[in-house]
Amino acid sequence: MEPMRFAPRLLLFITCLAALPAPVALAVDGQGFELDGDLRKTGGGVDWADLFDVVGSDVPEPKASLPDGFGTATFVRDFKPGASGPDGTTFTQGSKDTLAIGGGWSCAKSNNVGDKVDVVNAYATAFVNAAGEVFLYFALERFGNEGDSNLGFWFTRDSGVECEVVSGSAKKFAGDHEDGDLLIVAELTQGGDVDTIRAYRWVDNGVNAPFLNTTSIADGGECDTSDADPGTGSGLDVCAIVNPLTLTAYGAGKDVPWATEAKAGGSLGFAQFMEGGINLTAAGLVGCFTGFLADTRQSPGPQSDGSPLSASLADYAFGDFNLCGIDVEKRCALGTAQAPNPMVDADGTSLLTRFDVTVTNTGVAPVEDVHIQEDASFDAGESCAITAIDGQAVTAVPLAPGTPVRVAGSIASQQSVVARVTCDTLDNPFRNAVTAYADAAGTPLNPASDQMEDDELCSVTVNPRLSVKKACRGVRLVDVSGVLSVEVEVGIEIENTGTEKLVSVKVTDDQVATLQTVNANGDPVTAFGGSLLPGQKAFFRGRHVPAQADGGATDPGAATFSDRVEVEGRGALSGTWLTPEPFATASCPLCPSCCEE
Ligand SMILES: [Ca+2]
Ligand SMILES: [Ca+2]
Ligand SMILES: [Ca+2]
Ligand SMILES: [Ca+2]
Repeated sequence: MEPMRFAPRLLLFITCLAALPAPVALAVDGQGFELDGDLRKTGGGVDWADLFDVVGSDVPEPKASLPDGFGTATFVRDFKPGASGPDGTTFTQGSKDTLAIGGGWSCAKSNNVGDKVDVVNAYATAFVNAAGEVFLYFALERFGNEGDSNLGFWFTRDSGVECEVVSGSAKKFAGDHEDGDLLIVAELTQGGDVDTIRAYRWVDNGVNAPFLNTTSIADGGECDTSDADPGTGSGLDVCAIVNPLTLTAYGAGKDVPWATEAKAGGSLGFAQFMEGGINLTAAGLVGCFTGFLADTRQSPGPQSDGSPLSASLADYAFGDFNLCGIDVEKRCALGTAQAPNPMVDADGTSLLTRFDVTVTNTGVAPVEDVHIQEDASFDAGESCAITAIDGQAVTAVPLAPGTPVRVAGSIASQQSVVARVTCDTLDNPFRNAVTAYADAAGTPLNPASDQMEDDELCSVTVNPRLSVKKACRGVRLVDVSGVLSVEVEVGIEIENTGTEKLVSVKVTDDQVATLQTVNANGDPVTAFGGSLLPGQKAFFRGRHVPAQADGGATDPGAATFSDRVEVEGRGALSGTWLTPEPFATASCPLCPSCCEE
């Protein structure tokens, strides 16, 4: 390492240390990913073996949970285990990096790919550091290591890129380059060292015919092998390194964790493995790649500087590589602070259900302009609204079905935004769905949707409740058609003691034909409409002229007159009838005070 080169930066670092808490930008090989010429963790960082699950000789799968900061990983196998061929993903002559994919690239099946250009496995991952810089790491294994070589890595944006020939003749690639596609080409010397590594940008500016800008956007060389120390790097924004020693293959305890193939007895000899990285942020190219293609060249190109850009391409391995993405999850809000959820609305006829909608940036690039859309279809009177963002209450923002509403300006890699959505609906439980939208690098991402599962729903048990009281209001003598008779007056009070509105409420008295609706003071009011909100009361008065006293009693001191009131009604929310029907009986003595001694 050249000490003078770092002196100004070190000085600046020391000068600004107190004022600059943010991490200082480091080289691509100073990030803690081990660009050290092997596959396993051998220092303090993360290496390829930490990113993939390996089961027997299956193609390795990215781990469900990648190490901190790693947003995506892809592994492409480009050989048939135990067979010498064929390879259905090789370029046919004439395919070049400088040509458009559509119309310029074609693929064919090859039974005999040349050893040094035969890609065996290729893999890539993406990482974002604490300062938000995005890095791509890439690697390939090849069958042989003879002579000088050029190894290339395309990161493409068009999700439609593909080509494979299972049988028959060559065919054209589907898909094409988009502006900002990235090509990294490493030139290895005959001795296997990384001579140069350069990154190039595909340009589609809408003015010129799309082209590969052959002026590189980043230049580098060999990575610093002391990379296990996350603070040490070569200072390069793009670098690569080959394996200096034979990597034994394959399986647990071997240098190569997964199935590989190599000329030298199944182990990867010197320079049959190469790994590299690029600081995408420094290159100004953070965007939403969807594909990763590792390729090889038959010979360096004819350009005087030895640039391999016009060389014919040989073998390739292509896989999905989604640098940007979002996920969305909707479920009932949990926790005792939310209990009960749902709760019955004050109107007693609908439920307020609180949901948490979590939008997560699953990629490594920031996502922007994040919206969520309510996918339920509402009945009249039903609605949902955003009532809080990340736990902070907000003025309710209505969520009209099918209309995206913004919930965040941006979400950093691997971070989430939680929107609290409160819905006022008639359903118990209310099951609905959500779709989330976001942009990355100015381009819309594929939306993410979530339909609620059974265990993400919440419901509440609602039963109608009503209390009824009845009291004697008096007994008096009246003239009924010239006959002296006893008239009994009773008062009735009913109260909705449940949490839901009661409808179809009907009060009947077995002695009183028509009950008079009154207020709490006993003054007549408009006739009862048959419904009661939670906590609401209704009062009635009624008079009747009994034909005889209870039990046919004739002693005035013992004579009482009873009547019974019954109430029927139904819960507006539950639809359940009051059962058994609440009732009360009043027993009015003929002379309540006459007989007290
Ligand atoms: Ca490594
Ligand atoms: Ca290592
Ligand atoms: Ca291939
Ligand atoms: Ca191959």
